[in-house]
Amino acid sequence: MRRSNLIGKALTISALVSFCAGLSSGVAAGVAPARASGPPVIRETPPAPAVKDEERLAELRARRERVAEKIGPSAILVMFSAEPRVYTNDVDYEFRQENNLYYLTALRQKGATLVLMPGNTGGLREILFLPRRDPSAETWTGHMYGPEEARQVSGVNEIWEAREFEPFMRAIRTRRAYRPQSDAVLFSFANQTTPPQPATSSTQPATTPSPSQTPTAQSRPSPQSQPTGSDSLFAAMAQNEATLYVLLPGGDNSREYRQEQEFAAAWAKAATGLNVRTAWPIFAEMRMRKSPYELRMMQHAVDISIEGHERAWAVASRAQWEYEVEAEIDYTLKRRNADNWGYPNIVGCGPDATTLHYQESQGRVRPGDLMLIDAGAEYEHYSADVTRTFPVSGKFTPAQAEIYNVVLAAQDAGFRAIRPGASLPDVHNAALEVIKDGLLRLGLITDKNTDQYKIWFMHGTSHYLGMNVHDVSVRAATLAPDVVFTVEPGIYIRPDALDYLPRTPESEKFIAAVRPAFEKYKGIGVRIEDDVVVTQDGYRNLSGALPRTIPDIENFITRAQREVRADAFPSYRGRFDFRPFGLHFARMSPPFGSV
Ligand SMILES: [Mn+2]
Repeated sequence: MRRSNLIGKALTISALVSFCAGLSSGVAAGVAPARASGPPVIRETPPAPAVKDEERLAELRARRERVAEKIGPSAILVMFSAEPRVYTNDVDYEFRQENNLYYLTALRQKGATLVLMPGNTGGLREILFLPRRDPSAETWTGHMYGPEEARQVSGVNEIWEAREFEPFMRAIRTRRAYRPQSDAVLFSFANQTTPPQPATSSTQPATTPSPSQTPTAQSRPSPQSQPTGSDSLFAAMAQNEATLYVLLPGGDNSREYRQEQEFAAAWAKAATGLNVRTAWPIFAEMRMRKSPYELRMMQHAVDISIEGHERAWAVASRAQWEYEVEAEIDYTLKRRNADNWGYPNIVGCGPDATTLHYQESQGRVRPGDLMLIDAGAEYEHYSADVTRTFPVSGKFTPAQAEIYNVVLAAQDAGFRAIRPGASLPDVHNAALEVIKDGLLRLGLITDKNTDQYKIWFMHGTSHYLGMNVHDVSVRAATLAPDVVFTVEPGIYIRPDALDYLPRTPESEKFIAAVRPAFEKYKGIGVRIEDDVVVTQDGYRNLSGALPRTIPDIENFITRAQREVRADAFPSYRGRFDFRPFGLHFARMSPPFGSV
């Protein structure tokens, strides 16, 4: 006690000293106070969006109602939680909920299953199957939702114990109304019309392991009196016109949706009158258009990412190794309470920047090189996806600037193509025209009307963005207000690019023609990526606060380097850098697709 008091006092004093010295509380220990000349250079993440519970629940309810409307009264939708994934032996990866279940419930726990039956009368239109709390398990792996808590998080008012799911589905199969064991009904909509029950501390972990003491069944009327109301579903089944919706993303072998595929396959074997269909397109269409609520979450994910990028730029000139720079991203994401990254950070210096998904961060940071950082925070299941390329020293060389400005102009052209009714191919083609013009002008291609450009620009310009970094979409979608996507052209002068061309007379001629330019730009990789939302008459750039033009980047780095205290990033001369087998995978050819 005494000791902690002392520590407390010491902390208070040091906090006071820090305050007197003018240290901003929101700025990391490594970053010096703002100079008298102006506000801090590195942009602090604004506070997380404050959302009222009613607003959040209304959003979830509206989503569930929309899904219910789309599947109709003669259908049932079954959605499973993500399965835990093994990291190694008895250790799992951090749990991440299945996106669509999260989209409808905001529940972050394994083992929960949601069933929607829009045709049901009597209130059983939504049932959440939830594992019963297990104090001995909670001792090891943490808190499990109690029913009241799950109701407060999700807004679903009918919660049955998870083990009821199988018998429930068996009853549906034979068109029988299912009545769960009364102690398996953890919470019921029927409670809403009864006076509040005495609190059973369902949001606190139980302190006693006795099963009878665990917070479980809220009292409710006898289940026998509960109407099941499935008549319209059963009638449709009798006509072979009912539908069982399951999330099946397409293809037979999804690693992520294995349990859905197995469930659907097992169900499809029997003639039940309930025909299996995929719910995927319903969610894809809904998730493409972001609500104001979702846009606030996405903006926050982008804001955290911007701070991470800016901190990385500020320290890059002091780093010797890429991982030191990457650490600034990870630090910022943790510090701003991001869920995680939306995808592994890409931090590549010099030639490493020409590998699209370079993830090793084991390379040297050289003062004369460009560094490419593609990093996005995930917040409330929404991912940002932001890329910038900047000079480690703070100053672009003329050759670096020439490549950079082609990519920048291509991105601007992509931006100008954004409007409702346009498509992602329109955005890509607008950017591509500028890339091709630039490559021709710089001597890196000899003919605009061929695929030569693909040697230097081998990916698409855009992908949708949301709960997946490469978000769901419907086929041949056109842009509409509230659709969010990336604009990310790039040019990558891979040092070995010409070695892999087929040895035909034509390509020998091409190689000879572009060789001088290739030697000049070799090892330069540039990508610029912003996240935009379509508006009524164009777009809004969610990541526009992060410097993007050469003057803005150079100016920012000069000022941000001064803002970082000299002792904040002591250089380390040890040999943690020695990774004999770690550096070679990045040399493989990049995949063709989205970045
Ligand atoms: Mn991207």
